Amino acid sequence: MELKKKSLVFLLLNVLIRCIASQNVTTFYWVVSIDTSHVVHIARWPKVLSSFGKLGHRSQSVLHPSGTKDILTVNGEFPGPAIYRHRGERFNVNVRNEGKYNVTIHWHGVKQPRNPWSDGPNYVTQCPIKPGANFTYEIILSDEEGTLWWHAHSDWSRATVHGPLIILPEQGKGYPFPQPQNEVPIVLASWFKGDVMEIIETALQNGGEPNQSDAFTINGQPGDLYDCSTEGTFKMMVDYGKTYLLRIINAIMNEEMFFMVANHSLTVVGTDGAYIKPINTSYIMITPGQTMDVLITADQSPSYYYMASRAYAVVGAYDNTTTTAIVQYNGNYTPPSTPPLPNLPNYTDTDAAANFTVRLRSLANEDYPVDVPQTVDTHMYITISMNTLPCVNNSCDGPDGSRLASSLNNISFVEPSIDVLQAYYKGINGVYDTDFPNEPPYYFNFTGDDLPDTLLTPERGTKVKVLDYNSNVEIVFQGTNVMNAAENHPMHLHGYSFYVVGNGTGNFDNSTDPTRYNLVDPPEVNTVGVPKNGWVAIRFRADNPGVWFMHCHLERHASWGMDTVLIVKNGTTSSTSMLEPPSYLNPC
Ligand SMILES: *[C@@H]1O[C@H](CO)[C@@H](O)[C@H](O)[C@H]1NC(C)=O
Ligand SMILES: *[C@@H]1O[C@H](CO)[C@@H](O)[C@H](O)[C@H]1NC(C)=O
Ligand SMILES: *[C@@H]1O[C@H](CO)[C@@H](O)[C@H](O)[C@H]1NC(C)=O
Ligand SMILES: *[C@@H]1O[C@H](CO)[C@@H](O)[C@H](O)[C@H]1NC(C)=O
Ligand SMILES: *[C@@H]1O[C@H](CO)[C@@H](O)[C@H](O)[C@H]1NC(C)=O
Ligand SMILES: *[C@@H]1O[C@H](CO)[C@@H](O)[C@H](O)[C@H]1NC(C)=O
Ligand SMILES: *[C@@H]1O[C@H](CO)[C@@H](O)[C@H](O)[C@H]1NC(C)=O
Ligand SMILES: *[C@@H]1O[C@H](CO)[C@@H](O)[C@H](O)[C@H]1NC(C)=O
Ligand SMILES: *[C@@H]1O[C@H](CO)[C@@H](O)[C@H](O)[C@H]1NC(C)=O
Ligand SMILES: *[C@@H]1O[C@H](CO)[C@@H](O)[C@H](O)[C@H]1NC(C)=O
Ligand SMILES: *[C@@H]1O[C@H](CO)[C@@H](O)[C@H](O)[C@H]1NC(C)=O
Ligand SMILES: *[C@H]1O[C@@H](CO)[C@H](O)[C@@H](O)[C@@H]1NC(C)=O
Ligand SMILES: [Cu+2]
Repeated sequence: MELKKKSLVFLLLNVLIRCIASQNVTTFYWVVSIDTSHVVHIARWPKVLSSFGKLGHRSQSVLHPSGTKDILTVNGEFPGPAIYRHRGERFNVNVRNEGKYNVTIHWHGVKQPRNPWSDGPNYVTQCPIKPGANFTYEIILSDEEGTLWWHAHSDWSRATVHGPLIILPEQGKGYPFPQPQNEVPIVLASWFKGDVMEIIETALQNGGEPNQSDAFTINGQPGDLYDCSTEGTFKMMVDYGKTYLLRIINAIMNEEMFFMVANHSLTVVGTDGAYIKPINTSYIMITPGQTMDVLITADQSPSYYYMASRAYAVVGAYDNTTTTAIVQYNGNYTPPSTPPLPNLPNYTDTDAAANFTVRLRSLANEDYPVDVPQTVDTHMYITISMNTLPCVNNSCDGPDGSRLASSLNNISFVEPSIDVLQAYYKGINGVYDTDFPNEPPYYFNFTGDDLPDTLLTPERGTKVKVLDYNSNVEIVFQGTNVMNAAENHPMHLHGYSFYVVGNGTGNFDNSTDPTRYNLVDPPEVNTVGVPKNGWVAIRFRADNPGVWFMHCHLERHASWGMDTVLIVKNGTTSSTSMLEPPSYLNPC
């Protein structure tokens, strides 16, 4: 019965997709290129979305007087162009690479039903677009609604190659909250004085930590708290008494962030392209890869107020600077000499991070239903660790001359030289192994202090997990304190969103913890912060056949191997199988 209903839905969806495909599909033409002697740019987002019918983007750039360098951009913009679409639409983006590095683009949070070909991660679903080449991504939206984003998924180029992907309700439909006066994307990003590609290359060569960023930015600008950067600070104009929708995207490379607006409270209404039960809060904690839709009412005395963001980070060195923008009321008043700054939680305040995160619940009403798997076919228990690999003559820059690494279930992912998708589709042997383990190779007190050195060294390999079509999958991610390096890891899954059904501190207990799961209205997300020395349990139905990357969204961890791939097999019919590849694929 259940199965029958499901395949009917699939059939309908399939017809719908074909039907949409036969109409004209908008294609955006993008050029990835090096912007020389750049600049921190200011992007002015569309001021008023007069109706839902308005698509595309408008933005202007003005040069900033300080700090010029070369950066990789899309169409010369940083952050990159914002795409506005309606729920369920389909569009194409032709990306031509005029830069000097290989590049790919990922549509973060878009499920791409049956279409891994356009998902983007380098050597997982495609070989890169080489300089001079191009690729047309076919983006298929389904039930995503709210804020998502797009970013490069090759090396560290996503530092500057990223932008908003905003999915409005269907034509003629509204939000599940009063229509805001205006909507403003707030893109948080990292700014490195050095060349990001050189930074990660050097770090991987020498085995040590990559350089930290030198600033964070809001919509391309670091803000007033950095030297000589006042000129371009992003300003959001508001009218007293009106409510605004902030579409916040954490595009930062290596830090989770607290975000606040001075003297104003926030109401979080959505995350990762799905609505939630509204949360009133003074601050949010947002990890790289996550997005949050936040309402703010201009209900304070007309003036200037800072919005500000800084790291939530608990280990090692991190960028401890604070980025700001200004909420500025329209009207006649004397501007303050300095706007009030919000009192952000301390960098290491794990309680503050957890207190916010555990409040997330799906909206889960008649109009926005959830479909949480109540039973499980495949259980996976995955440990997340920082590690080291031995280095010849102990000559590397990691601890005791070792090379830094990281792993999932003690497997440190190795990027293949032919993409996994192509190898799977064409049956090319020797590119990957299908033995990614369902549980850690050994059990110990994962969150214990001073764990033995014998736990330091992971196995290296390109190991994937193969899942049956339509199976219900539960993954429990277990944070570990190997190397005394426990921290919050934002785990991201491509091709799906998933329900976060449980969370806790310490070691997951498979007899008692599942009894406390929320199977009624858990949040539906594509990225979840696995708490420091804690765990989260996620569930999803494997109903999207394809090859899907799963990884930590802290960029240095992903570079060190905190990644794996889920292959979801075809169903029994062509409409439950992967789509055919596009006519042109970039060669390896
Ligand atoms: C598709 O585009 C072509 C050329 O721009 C136009 O002639 C045609 O009418 C369009 N078809 C539809 C269904 O919009
Ligand atoms: C993309 O590359 C092909 C050759 O591979 C070329 O024929 C085509 O004109 C290019 N398209 C764009 C938009 O650059
Ligand atoms: C990384 O930081 C070191 C020390 O500050 C500096 O010497 C080096 O040039 C930086 N590397 C890059 C690629 O910016
Ligand atoms: C902002 O809040 C602080 C205390 O939280 C208060 O001292 C200050 O007067 C407020 N500023 C304005 C402009 O309302
Ligand atoms: C930020 O980090 C630097 C070292 O990188 C340190 O000197 C400084 O005291 C730190 N500032 C704060 C506010 O923690
Ligand atoms: C944040 O840390 C500082 C210095 O460690 C401390 O003085 C302050 O009380 C802390 N604030 C909060 C809210 O815990
Ligand atoms: C977190 O929540 C607990 C319980 O509600 C509260 O006692 C604590 O003060 C909160 N901590 C922070 C940093 O908000
Ligand atoms: C996290 O766990 C707490 C305690 O069981 C629960 O109340 C909360 O709903 C959970 N939240 C998430 C997002 O998992
Ligand atoms: C694991 O280690 C933590 C930290 O030392 C400790 O609090 C906890 O009791 C240990 N758990 C077990 C089961 O030994
Ligand atoms: C719980 O985990 C243990 C390993 O610690 C395993 O042997 C057992 O099968 C698991 N039980 C369930 C119900 O998954
Ligand atoms: C760019 O991609 C091609 C094709 O996979 C590969 O052969 C080449 O080594 C890559 N170049 C760099 C610098 O990674
Ligand atoms: C789905 O699976 C892949 C990988 O095994 C095959 O290459 C495809 O041919 C198959 N698609 C269909 C429609 O069966
Ligand atoms: Cu991580």
